[in-house]
Amino acid sequence: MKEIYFITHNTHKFKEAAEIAKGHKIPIKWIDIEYEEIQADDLEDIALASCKKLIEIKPELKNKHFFIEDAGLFIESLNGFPGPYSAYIFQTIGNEGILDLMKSKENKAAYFKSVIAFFVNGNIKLFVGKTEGTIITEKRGAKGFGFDPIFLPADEALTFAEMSLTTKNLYSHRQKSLREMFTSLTAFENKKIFGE
Ligand code: ITT
Repeated sequence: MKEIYFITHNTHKFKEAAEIAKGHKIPIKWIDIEYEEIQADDLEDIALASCKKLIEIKPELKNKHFFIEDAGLFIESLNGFPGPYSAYIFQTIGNEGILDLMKSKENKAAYFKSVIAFFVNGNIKLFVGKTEGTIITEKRGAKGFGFDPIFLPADEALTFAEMSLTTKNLYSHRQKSLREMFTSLTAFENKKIFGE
């Protein structure tokens, strides 16, 4: 039986994904590799390029089923910033920097987007998930990671950072792309992949 691996350097992302995977009865394994991403305007191009690059630098991955996931926060009044630059912006100006930029903005709308590139049977398939919400004016909550304390999903009372992992997994962009990926593994594909 072939395993499915999630390649990420981010523990939080792996934990969120592992819980979703368990719910779909398709356990996943973690490969912790820190890889450099290309700079591009959309997450789809970045995820695809990262997946190809990983196969190039680690040819043994060709014999595995694995996926990577690229995510970002897109703020409407900042023309989609930080978007594909989310990791760099989080490391540099962080949540406080985003809150500062948002002070003068009336429109607080934003969304998180997640793109999975899944390498399976020699092909790369993309899965996308998006969650709409707003950027609040002060950080709230200490759970989760990254921009979770400043993001309030639409129609919800709690920020992602105030939610347990299980609750975030009901609303997040990541659970949407993951569920699409897992449900796309139909009974037939499952048979083919797992050789059952
Ligand atoms: P990889 O090793 O999987 O690339 P990463 O932490 O670099 O892990 P991404 O490039 O997908 O992850 O995400 C870029 C940044 O966007 C990430 O560092 C966070 O600051 C932010 N981010 C992504 N998903 C998030 C989420 O669910 N909640 C809060 N912030 C998130």
